[in-house]
Amino acid sequence: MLATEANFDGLVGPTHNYAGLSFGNVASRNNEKSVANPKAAAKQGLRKMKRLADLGFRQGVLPPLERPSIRLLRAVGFSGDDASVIARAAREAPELLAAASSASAMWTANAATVSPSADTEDGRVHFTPANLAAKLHRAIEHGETRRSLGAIFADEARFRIHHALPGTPALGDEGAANHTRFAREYGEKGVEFFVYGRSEYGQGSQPQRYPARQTLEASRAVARLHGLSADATVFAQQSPDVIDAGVFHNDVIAVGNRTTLFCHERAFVDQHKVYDELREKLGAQGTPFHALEVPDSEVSVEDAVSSYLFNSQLLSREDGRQVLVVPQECRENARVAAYLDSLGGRKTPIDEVLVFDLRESMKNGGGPACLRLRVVLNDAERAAVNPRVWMNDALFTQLDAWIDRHYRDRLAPADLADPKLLAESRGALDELTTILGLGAVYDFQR
Ligand code: SUG
Repeated sequence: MLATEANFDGLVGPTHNYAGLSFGNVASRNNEKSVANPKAAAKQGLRKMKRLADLGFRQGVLPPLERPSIRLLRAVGFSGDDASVIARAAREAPELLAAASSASAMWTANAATVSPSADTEDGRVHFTPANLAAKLHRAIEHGETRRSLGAIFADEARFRIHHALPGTPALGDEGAANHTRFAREYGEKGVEFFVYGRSEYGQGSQPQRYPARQTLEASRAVARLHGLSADATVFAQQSPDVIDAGVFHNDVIAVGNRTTLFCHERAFVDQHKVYDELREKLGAQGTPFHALEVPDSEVSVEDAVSSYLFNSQLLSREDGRQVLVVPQECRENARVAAYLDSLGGRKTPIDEVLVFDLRESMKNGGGPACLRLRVVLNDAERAAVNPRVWMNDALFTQLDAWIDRHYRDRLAPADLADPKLLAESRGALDELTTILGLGAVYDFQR
């Protein structure tokens, strides 16, 4: 059956702000306390979705979560009516209010790990929402994420949505940001590539400066839940040095699509062994494998982290040509721009480069690839997806006007104390559930 890859981008929520919540994510820390523009952020993301849909790529939308999370604030002891909960949190624990207010669900590469039906034992598409246990503001996402996924991939005969792994350091899971799938054609069985930062129980090196968010144990657990076979999975450790240089997810240093892995030469421990294992397992399926490796001498890890060259989307057009979707920061870094310009003259699997302004998300460490969750779907599965979430002219126009109606163009850290923000955000999300046909997915609607 014909299958294609769909990209589901997270719609940026109305509380998008810069709170410096992610130690180890250089951009998040560098922009702490600067003033955000939620309206611009949402529009930048929406324009990416629209342009990719216009180019013929399958593009879906995932909704934001309810923020601020009154549920979190009550769980940590703030009580009274919602306005009092926010006022007390703002006074006594502004860091908890910031965690409760983050729009971090926009980075849907961290929403879940997804395995296509061609790879799984029971022939269903499997989703495991990521527990995101490494950061409080993200660890509160998975329950709500699971509900949104359930409203979009509702057909249980075709889609299996697991619960997140237990949220504890030994099983830290960051979802698809540390997962790539290779296959000749999307609909054929492929090899799933899991990248972890450390092992809880095994040997091996660890970063010294910044946390490794993903464990080998979590990656293996997800592969087991999804019913993936050993001959079709590869587990690789991310180089601890690059985590210490700010590569907090593998998708900051590598991206894969079909038979291509595009990565930096310092991405993995024992990098050539990793290529060999991928080549061997794909070879057994009759699938070629091509690693396009960028040397340090051309683009340093620091350049990769500041430009997000590898946080690109590598997409196949219908004719098989591959497009690399990069943020405009790649054009502003002279070495990265020179590398991209040189692609035309070399024989590489990248045929075209598309540049996007995603400045608002980038300032929190979220590039094009962070904003999307890939879901490979065959015709029947695609037909079973909630049809209202597919990007097209009508949905673009509706969402663009919806953003204009509900979003602020300025949000400073102090504004998180404003009780009106909760009402505004709920009003926006309430309307969104109608636009996207999601039903009552939010706590405040139940
Ligand atoms: O988890 N930033 C996110 C960025 C996630 C990027 N995702 C991928 N690489 N796939 C994170 O660090 C910053 C929020 C703040 O500081 O306000 C934040 O959560």
